[in-house]
Amino acid sequence: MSGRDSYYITTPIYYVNDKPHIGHAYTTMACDVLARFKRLDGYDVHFLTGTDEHGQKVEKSAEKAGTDPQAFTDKVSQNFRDLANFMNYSHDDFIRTTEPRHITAAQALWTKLLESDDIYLGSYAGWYAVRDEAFYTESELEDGPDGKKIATASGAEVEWVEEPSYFFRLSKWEDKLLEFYENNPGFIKPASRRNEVVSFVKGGLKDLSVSRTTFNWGVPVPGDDAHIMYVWLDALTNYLTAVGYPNQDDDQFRKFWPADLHMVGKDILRFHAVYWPAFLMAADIPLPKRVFAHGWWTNEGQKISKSVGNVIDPYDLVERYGLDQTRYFLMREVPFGNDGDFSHQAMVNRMNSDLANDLGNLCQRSMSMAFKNCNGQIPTPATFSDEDKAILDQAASLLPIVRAHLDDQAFHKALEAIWKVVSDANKYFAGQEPWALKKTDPERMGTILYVTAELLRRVGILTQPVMPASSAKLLDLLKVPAEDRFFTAFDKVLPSGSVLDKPEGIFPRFVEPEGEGA
Ligand code: ME8
Repeated sequence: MSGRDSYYITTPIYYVNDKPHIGHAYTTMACDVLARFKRLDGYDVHFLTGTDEHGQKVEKSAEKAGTDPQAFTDKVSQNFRDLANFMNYSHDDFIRTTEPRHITAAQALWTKLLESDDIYLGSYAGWYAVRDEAFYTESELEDGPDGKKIATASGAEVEWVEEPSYFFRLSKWEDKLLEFYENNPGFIKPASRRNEVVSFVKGGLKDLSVSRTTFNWGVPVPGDDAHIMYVWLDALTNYLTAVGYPNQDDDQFRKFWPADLHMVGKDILRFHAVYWPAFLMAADIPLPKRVFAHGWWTNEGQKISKSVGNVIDPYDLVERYGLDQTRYFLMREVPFGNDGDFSHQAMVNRMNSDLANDLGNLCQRSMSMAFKNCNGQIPTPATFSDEDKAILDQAASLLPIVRAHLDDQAFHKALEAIWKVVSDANKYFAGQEPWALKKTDPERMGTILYVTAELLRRVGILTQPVMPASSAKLLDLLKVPAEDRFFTAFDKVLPSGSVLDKPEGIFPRFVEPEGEGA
């Protein structure tokens, strides 16, 4: 085992009832950016994603597809794995809840909860929404458009369920949860979501039904074959499975548990911030350090839904705009935590303005000038002027700023800070007019081009987590060796004299195809 600090980050495990869409891509992307950042910052990272394969919703989807659930989940889970590779995610593990390692872990957690008297047998009579795989009380429902009852929060249709069921003594953990939130203000982020959770818990917690008997697609309850585990108890356990649970002496467990961050969408915060910590407390397992609930994407102002036919396919986005452009847009456009609207125009603006113009042009102009006028090498600087020093210092101060923003999951602020330097670097470059010095003062021209290249080096190092391939091209252009792309090398300066290749554009402009309006 290495002595490096560890960082364990997880995505939700996605239901295999459907094709992956932009929302799934978004959550995993945010985790990928953090995982990459932490690796560059010297951490030993464990980045987990995967698929949630049990439950009534998946069983029904398999039925609809005319396949047995296992064959169905094998196929759909593979779609999520393919997407993760296509999006260049750097996950260390992809977990499936149908794997034997997970079934062992889920049953071990169950047994532990039974032994601690946190689970008892009773019977459930109440409302259930298959789409949310969630139980609802009467007060959480309203009448839907066709007279059927729906859950107010999600709009999912509910059905009346009456069956024998095991219960988890959630009510017992109410005070302990409130005390935990109080003592750990950073546990639920953003703060507005934390307040929602605290008021929900203060409103009183009922014991939670944690087993079902009316269908079979799930983890069998140990010692009682008539029951299968409630899919959320099964699913949440994946975060433990992946680090070796039930073996708490496992190296992975000791190194990575408790998780640093469970990233989730706001729809599933209650499961992660109320049920999950209660299960863990009951099982005497340390609690994760943070649950971050991000916002919801809409498409050109409309809720994304299959029935409306406006589901955004991540493959289409990447094909149209490019992978790193899509990654940049999604991380930059919307304050992380808020809801966001996807629009073609907003995407094109970011792509052309921030990437092609601000960063791309600066890079292309300055490096072409160095290639042509400085013997095809990174120039050797003479004495730095005050302007040179000011902009160099500004770029040098970026790392702790970006680190602090990312530790708050404020991706947009981290990118804003980097682009402030890009924008000031453009002003510097335009103000210094190196092109006018070619004949009159080539030494000064070389210094300006060197300073610009050094600014680009800092920017390129910091954009790696968001735009891995484009940043690699940028750093290749500057001849920064692979080992100097980690943050430990952030304060090394760019060596002069490296022989340059003819610069190729890194960030293409989006041009509207003929006949298509913006
Ligand atoms: O809830 N905007 O799985 P799921 C942003 N299996 N994010 C979105 C989104 C949108 N429009 N739509 C989906 C489950 N997401 C459970 C999780 S974890 C132990 C079990 C993202 O397939 C967002 O992260 O319904 C949301 O929380 C998740 O997909 C729900 O995925």
